[in-house]
Amino acid sequence: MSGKPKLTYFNGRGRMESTRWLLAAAGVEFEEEFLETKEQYQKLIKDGALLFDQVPLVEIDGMKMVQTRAILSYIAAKYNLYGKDLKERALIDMYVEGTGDLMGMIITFAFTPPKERNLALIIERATTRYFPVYEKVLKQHGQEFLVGNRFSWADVQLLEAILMVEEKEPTVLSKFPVLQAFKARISNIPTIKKFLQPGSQRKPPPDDQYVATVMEVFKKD
Ligand code: IBG
Repeated sequence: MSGKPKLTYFNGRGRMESTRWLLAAAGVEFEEEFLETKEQYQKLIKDGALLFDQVPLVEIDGMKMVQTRAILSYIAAKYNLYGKDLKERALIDMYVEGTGDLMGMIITFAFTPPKERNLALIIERATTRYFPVYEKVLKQHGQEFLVGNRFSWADVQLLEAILMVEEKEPTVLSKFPVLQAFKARISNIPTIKKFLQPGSQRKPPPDDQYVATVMEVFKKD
C-alpha cells in the first residue's frame, strides 16, 4: 500500500470535491478510483466497504471512511486546519456549514430537471445570505484568514464556494471587495495555486456524461 489516502467516487465533483480541495490544500497526495459501473458499486457494497451503501469513500490511516462531513473533519484536524481550540473549531464548523449549504444548492443543480432549476435563487442566497457574512467577518477583524489569523478548512471551503458560484455568475463578487481580495490571496497559497492549475485532480463542472454515469450506477434494477 502506498500510504496515500484513496478516494472512491465518480470522476466528477459531487460530494467528493471538497475532500479533494482539503487534501490538496494540506499538500497531501491522494489516489482516486472512479466509479463507472453498477457492478463496481455493488462490489463495494458486497465487500462491506460502504457503511451506509453510499459514496464518497475515503480510505485513510487504515479506515474506510464514509460521510463527507466526518471525512472532512478528520482531514482538517489531522492537518491542523481546524483551529487551535474548541471555540475556533466551532466557528470553522459554522462557516463550513454555510458554504456547504450554498455549494449543496449548486451540486444538486445538474441533477435537477431544467424546468425546476432555480439559478436566481442560488445567486440570491450567495449575495444576500452567505457572502455578506464572510465579507463582514473578514472586514471586522481585518485579518487574512477567516478564523484565528491562521489558514483553515473554513478558508479552503469558502474559496471553493466562491469559484463555484462565479462559474454560474462571473460578476457575483462585484459588491464584495473584501472577498475579492480574499479570493486572490487564498488562490495564491502554493498548494492551492497548484490545485487550481490545469492537470490537477480538481474536477470540472458537471457535464452530461458525468450526470449520466451517476444515474446509471445508482439505477434500481
Ligand atoms: N450523508 C452522505 C455524505 O454526506 O457523504 C450522503 C452521501 C450520498 O448521498 N451519496 C450518494 C450515494 O451514494 C452519492 S452522491 N447514493 C447512493 C444511495 O443509495 O444513497 C450523490 C449526489 C450527487 C450530486 I453525485 C448531488 C447530490 C447527491
